[in-house]
Amino acid sequence: MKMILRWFPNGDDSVTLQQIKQTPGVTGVATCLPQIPVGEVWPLEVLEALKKEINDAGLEMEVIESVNIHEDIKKGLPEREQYIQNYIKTLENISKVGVKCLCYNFMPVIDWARSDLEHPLADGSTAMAYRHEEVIKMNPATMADVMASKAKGYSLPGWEPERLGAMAQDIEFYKNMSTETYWENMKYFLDAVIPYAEKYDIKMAIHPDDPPWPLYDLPKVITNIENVRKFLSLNESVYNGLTICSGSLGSSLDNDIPEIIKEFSGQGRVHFAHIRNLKHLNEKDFDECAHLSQCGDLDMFEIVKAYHDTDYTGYIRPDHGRMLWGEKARPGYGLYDRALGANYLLGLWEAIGKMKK
Ligand code: DNO
Repeated sequence: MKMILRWFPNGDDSVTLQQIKQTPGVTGVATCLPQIPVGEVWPLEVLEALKKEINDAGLEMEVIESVNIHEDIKKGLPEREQYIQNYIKTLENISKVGVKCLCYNFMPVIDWARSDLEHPLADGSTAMAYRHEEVIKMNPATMADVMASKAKGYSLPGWEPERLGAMAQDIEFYKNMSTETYWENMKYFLDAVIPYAEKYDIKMAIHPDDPPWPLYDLPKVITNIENVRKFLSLNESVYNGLTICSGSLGSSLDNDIPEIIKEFSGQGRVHFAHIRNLKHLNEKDFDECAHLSQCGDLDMFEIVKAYHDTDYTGYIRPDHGRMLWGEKARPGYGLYDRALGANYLLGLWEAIGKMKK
């Protein structure tokens, strides 16, 4: 297992590589190039410069999160052929700079959704929160405005400006598409790309839908254990794998996260773990919270143990943290709470390992 932290380049992060390097046990970063428009090839020279910057700080760049998938691939339009070729070229380029794992998602139109990015918690810290009725009442464009206004000037992953322009039309488009067709478009993408992931030795790790239930009549696919089984069966290669995000899947109280980890990590199909906790107010409303088990609904000991018991050798990163100690950072991606999370998870990992001896 390798513990990493997410980091955004080009001055688009309040957290420095040096701070990440000083976080005990963290050996690398998951990073991205948000300035490259979705669908375009990631240039090798830009990747080489990024790798040098990260390696010079004493950290590894083995994980990319994310190379986003152009909407025309998800829609199954003829233009997908060119975008798939570009994706494959990007795979080749990221392999040349030593990337081993690629996190991506196949969510239509919007990546993740929250009603508030600065929800005050009882201890005076703030966290991201989701209130289902509020999200349903907002249209996605309003949600984008609300999110942008609270992003403190940082880009929000998955809410890239070029996506926002076409949002309303895209939502209309999907109203006429069955979920089965959406699955077929996903299989088409996987069958085209996975042979190259094998060739370039890059483990593809799909991120679950967040939240894992339908919004604005959009198809949702990576939502529960049955659908994850279906996804993995679309293409049986071990390179067609998962990012298990405890918070995204854990937003649904029906999902048993340790069981999900045991099944798929046991099959060697999990390549990346996003670990965070959340506290439900009811079935579909929740606040994000500190990683510690006692702060939320998820049992972090059982989650880490499920990875340990299945001899997990992939990457782990603490996911969204709260904003605390006066920090000003991209919502979910400050330093303090994620550093606490990383060391809590590393502590569990060490204890579970030693108890087995
Ligand atoms: C949000 C993240 C997502 C994630 C993508 C992966 O904070 O968890 O934006 O990176 O869904 O493609």
